[in-house]
Amino acid sequence: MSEERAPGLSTRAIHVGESPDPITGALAPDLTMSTTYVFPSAEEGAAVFAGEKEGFAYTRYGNPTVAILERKVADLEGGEAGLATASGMAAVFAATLPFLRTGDHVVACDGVYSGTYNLFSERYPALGIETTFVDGADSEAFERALRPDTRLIYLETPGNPTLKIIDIQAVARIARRAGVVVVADNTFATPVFQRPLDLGADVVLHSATKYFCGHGDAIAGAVVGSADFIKRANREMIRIYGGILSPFNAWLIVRGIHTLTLRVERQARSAQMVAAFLDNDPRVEWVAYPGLRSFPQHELAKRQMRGYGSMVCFEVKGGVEAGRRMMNRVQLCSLAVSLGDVKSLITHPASMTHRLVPPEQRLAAGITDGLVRLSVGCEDVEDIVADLDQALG
Ligand code: LCS
Repeated sequence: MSEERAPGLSTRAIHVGESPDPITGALAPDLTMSTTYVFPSAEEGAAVFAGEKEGFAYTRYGNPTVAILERKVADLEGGEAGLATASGMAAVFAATLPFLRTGDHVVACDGVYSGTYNLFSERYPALGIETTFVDGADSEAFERALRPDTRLIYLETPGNPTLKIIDIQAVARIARRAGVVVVADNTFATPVFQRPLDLGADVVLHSATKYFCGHGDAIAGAVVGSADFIKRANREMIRIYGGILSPFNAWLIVRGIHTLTLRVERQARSAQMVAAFLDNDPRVEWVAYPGLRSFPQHELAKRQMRGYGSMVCFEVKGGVEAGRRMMNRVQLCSLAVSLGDVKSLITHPASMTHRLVPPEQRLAAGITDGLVRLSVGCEDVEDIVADLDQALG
């Protein structure tokens, strides 16, 4: 045998957490829908409850199919343990609330997903937790916003929808000096292109609804961090608040992850071509894609990421109205929110996903009213480009 060599990411995405069923030999993971589990004896039941013995007791506490997903995502992100949640928003909540108490302060980047913005700007203040939003492109802005009561720095990079890139290493250094934890939403990049824990983040989270699922048929979330943190988050956020992932959705996400690298690499290659097409088209005012040399943070993206992802933002000449006309004319692309699907999805953040972010906050974060967001799918890239070309009129 050759020297021990760590298997690559595609191999791990397919195999980690799985093994053939010891009784039937079934190769595909089992879907266990059972809510409860029979103990061989009262003593063993007590030992499982006391945490002295590995085992399942009740699906809100843990489930074999959900556990496959948790092990897989933890491995892909390079963390000790993973936690599956009912949605990406439940993951944002589960990754942050265990660190926070009334009177605490958070520093978050601007230009985050609107649900996340609403959690930090509305719900947490109602619990006495205050958040300062800073320009994520300026690492030192995080340091300037720190206060003695700051407990957590929250990052989303690339950001939704502006694709703003945050220098995770630089921010993690600032956080470490101040004794503050860093939580990063890695939904847009996926672990194929970026691993925040390797760059110094403490906890990473996902809307698994997006690239992990890949097929637009399951809402889910995932959190990865140290074994201690995940144990605590499981106890507080899952056992007590109850936001568990259905085993069926976990099974769908596991199936999606098997083809994660294939899909995202193809999507990123296509996105680079779509971005180049839009960039050279006189009907387009501007294009933002981290893989374009004209992208303001292209060099940082190149250093921090192994690929630039498949989200492209642009504005059609003629502003909001021209953008609307274009979105109404697409035929192959679907006019729909969400992202990371095998199908190309086009959307208008200012009136759809980010409608509830106040207009002045939207503009400050770079979400202009004319911004069109495209999630490049797995179709033949020539067909995606031809559709955009006809839709531009
Ligand atoms: N984090 C990011 C970066 C997201 O884009 C989303 C959803 C979430 C968290 C929340 O995940 P969910 O609960 O939906 O699984 N983003 C959406 C979007 O841009 N359009 O529709 C949903």
